[in-house]
Amino acid sequence: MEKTEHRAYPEPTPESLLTAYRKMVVGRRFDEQATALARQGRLAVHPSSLGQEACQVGAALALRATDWLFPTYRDCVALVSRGIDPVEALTLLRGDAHCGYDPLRHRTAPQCTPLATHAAHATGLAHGERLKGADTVALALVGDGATSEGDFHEAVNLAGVLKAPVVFLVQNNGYAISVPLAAQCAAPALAYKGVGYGVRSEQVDGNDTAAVLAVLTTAVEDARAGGGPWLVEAHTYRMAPHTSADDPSRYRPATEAEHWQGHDPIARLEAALRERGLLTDTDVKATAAEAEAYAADVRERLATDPDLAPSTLLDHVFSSPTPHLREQRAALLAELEGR
Ligand SMILES: Cc1ncc(C[n+]2csc(CCOP(=O)(O)OP(=O)(O)O)c2C)c(N)n1
Ligand SMILES: [Mg+2]
Repeated sequence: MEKTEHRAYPEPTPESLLTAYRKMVVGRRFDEQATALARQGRLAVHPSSLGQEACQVGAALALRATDWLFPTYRDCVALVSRGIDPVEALTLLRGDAHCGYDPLRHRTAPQCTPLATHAAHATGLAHGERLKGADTVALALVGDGATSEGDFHEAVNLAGVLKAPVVFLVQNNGYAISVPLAAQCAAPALAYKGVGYGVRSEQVDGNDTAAVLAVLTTAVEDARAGGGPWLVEAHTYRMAPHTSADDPSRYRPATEAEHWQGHDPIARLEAALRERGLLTDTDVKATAAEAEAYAADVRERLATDPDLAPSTLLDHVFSSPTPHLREQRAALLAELEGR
């Protein structure tokens, strides 16, 4: 067996930790606002990122603007941290379009709801970009439950074979809806799934922002330099319900969430920054005010319904519509005319 290589991960700079702090505070406030909008019926549903901000902001910050992010429904905070307009990020949940932002402009795939299907897309894109001579890296966000899907295994296996520049960030938040990790996987750690496919694998405390940034930055830059794919398992916790339509008190004890409150990634980062003299009360207040203004803008812009043309329903499914889609579109237009 090859000897395990011990890497020294670079300590993130004070500037990158402060940027992460600001994005995490703004991201959490945005996420809370989205949950409130779901309760008010302005969004159909909201799968909250609460408690997973270190992973989501870490993923966004580890990537260059030219890299690609492959998010799931859980990852709104990663989207806004990457600079996507928050209203565009919520368009899917509003039921207005499958994807409210321009994936090509933001180098961010549409949020994926079928578990792990996007992992294969990330491997394919990463490999394709390398064939074209680009130094692009793809990062796929995957849930713990999604690592039991066949698509996940095919994506990681192929990435290993092709040495594709792709990073799989498994946000192990302990649950797949109501199913705890122990009830769906017997592996000692999800990172072993990468080891089995010859993919460099690592585990990290997903609520420790500095650790997440250090590991993800190393993984992304190593993949870019030709080191092959990485699988990073981040141990975190879904502090909120699965979605705004779920009641977690039916399947997990309140004491568990209370325990994780003590490991809140934002509180931990704030305490560490204060201890190092990098953050003052004034900075904390200013960041909170920035987050409030951000949420107020989202609220205001989501208060009215856009005037949507139903005829656009089938746009952007394929770059050139298939004959079947053209037929469906014609039938839809005929029906709309007959109204
Ligand atoms: C292929 C597929 N099977 C089932 C579902 C239904 N489903 C939606 S979310 C979910 C749980 C996913 O858990 P996990 O991967 O841990 O992600 P998390 O929601 O915790 O972020 C399931 C089973 C789905 N979306 N896609
Ligand atoms: Mg999960």
